[in-house]
Amino acid sequence: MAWSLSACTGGTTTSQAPGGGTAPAAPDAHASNKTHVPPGKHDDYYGFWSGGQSGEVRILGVPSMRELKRIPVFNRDSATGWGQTDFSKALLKGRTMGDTHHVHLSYTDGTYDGRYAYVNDKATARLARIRLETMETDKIVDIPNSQGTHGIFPQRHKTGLVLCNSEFRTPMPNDGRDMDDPKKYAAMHTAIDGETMEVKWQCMVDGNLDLCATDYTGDYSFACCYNSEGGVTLEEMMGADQDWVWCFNLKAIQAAVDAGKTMTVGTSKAPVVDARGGDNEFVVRVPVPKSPHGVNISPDGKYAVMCGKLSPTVTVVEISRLADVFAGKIKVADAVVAQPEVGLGPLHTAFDGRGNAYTSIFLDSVMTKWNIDKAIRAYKGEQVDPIVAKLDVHYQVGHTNASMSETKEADGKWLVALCKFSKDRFLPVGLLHPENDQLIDISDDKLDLIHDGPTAPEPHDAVIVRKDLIKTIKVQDRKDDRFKMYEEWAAKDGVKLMDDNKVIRDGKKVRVYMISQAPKFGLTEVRVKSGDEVQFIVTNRDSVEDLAHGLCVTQHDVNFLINPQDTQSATFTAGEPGVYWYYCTWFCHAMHLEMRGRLIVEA
Ligand code: CUK
Ligand code: CUA
Repeated sequence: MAWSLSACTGGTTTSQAPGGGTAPAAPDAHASNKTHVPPGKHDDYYGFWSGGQSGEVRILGVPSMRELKRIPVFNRDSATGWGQTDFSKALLKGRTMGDTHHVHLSYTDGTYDGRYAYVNDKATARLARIRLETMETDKIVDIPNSQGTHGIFPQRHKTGLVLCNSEFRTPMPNDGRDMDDPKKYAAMHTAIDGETMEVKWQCMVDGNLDLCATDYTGDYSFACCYNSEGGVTLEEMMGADQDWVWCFNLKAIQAAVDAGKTMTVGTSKAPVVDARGGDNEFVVRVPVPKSPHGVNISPDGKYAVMCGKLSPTVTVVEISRLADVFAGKIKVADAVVAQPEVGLGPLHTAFDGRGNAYTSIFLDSVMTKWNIDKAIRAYKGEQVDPIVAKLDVHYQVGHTNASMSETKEADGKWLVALCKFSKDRFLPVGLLHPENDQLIDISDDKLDLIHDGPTAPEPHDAVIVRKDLIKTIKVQDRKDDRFKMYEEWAAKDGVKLMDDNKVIRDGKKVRVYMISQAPKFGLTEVRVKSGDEVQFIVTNRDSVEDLAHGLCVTQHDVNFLINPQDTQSATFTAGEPGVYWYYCTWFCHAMHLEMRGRLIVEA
């Protein structure tokens, strides 16, 4: 098949020449009413958006599409001091960027349990966790023997493992051996404990691993392989007409780990199960045309749906057949029960809980709604068209998701199309345009485009979560592990964090324990020597919801947020002799401007 793969030339259903294109009519007044959440009213859903190469996670209200929060994860954030506070620095280990693609929440019994969100970093092979009660990052783990950690998915029967895919194959270990022999490269499907965030095991395969999904029972996980060729150039990676989806048998892998039938690779101590050369007891490869990308599981837990990317088809695997595949009773290809044609460049699929699937079609710039049952009947030879409807989106849609789509409680109300290009849809803002997260009403038979949501580059994925499943706290409960760290420091220095203002000198190190309480810092003067290593450890004694303070030390590149009942700290080197004001950066009180003090740096 020949068509242009370029994002900007490939559309077939929508005119999209920047400036000269015919943008479809604006949504009508009736439609936009549906997204209108009146002043003072809340949205029905939280949307968790990955922030792509911004390295962060964003929270939107759905359906208003109002951005509510940005959670710094792998990035440096000036407002909160993430990447500068001692705790975040320890998590980030000096790195300042990340590339988040997939954010998923922890599950119990097939739906969200409101405890954690997990997000990948493709840039440095890491998995981060956000504690949902505080909506703050609390753990980051490095994934060994991995590059390009891309698809991740938590198990859905309980808060168990989080499965993480290496998209890039590398030598194993990657220590200078086999560099010019790509045939020996391999990739890891890594299991991380969602509670402890420890690497439990890795399963090594010889093809690449793109998107990831888990079933609803804890038996299997899935990973699309778009480069079964093992190529290292674009042409090589596109060679084969057929690639596959990996289906990992998690119980068989766990049994091998328990029995010690494992190896280690490189300096990592994580047990590695060698599943290269699959099909074997650990993994089978169900054929999928061609360079498949997304894999999604239907909310009834029955089907895995793989998007062809370079094939206009999606491939449907009936998960209950995998037991017979692993037992050698049926051929791997017999796990496939449908393969409807959905359009050029299918990438990802969402579900409405009523038996319909919605696949994002990148090259065509459309969303295709299709019926799973009809697709299965058509595959058996019945004359039935599984395509229900198509909707033009603007433009080049990547990910898509629907309200509660990744749970057994998929409710089929809202669909988002995360479009990679907005072209002429918004006021021009220079060379780089915003992307366009379009909101679509799927509550009845037609697909109703009702809102354009410009977003900063570049969200890859989003999940839409019923608001009653998320319960945040109003003031810090000091339950996170990081409080142990502050308490240990304070105990050594004989300081009570909530009560004391004290400067401890320890050679060239100066620890400044300080309270904040609107509109005052506990110390209005701190004396240090030029070149001292100064650590400010600030505890916010205010216990009123949202009464935050910030500590900025002028001319020293230091600023961080301290939420009510929280402690935060940062360490820096005192500069040239002189007076440097430190001040509060969050508007906390009528006398907020007066909430400041002097760092007096002596020669
Ligand atoms: S990938 Cu970005 S459009 Cu990372 Cu989920 Cu498909
Ligand atoms: Cu404290 Cu402003």
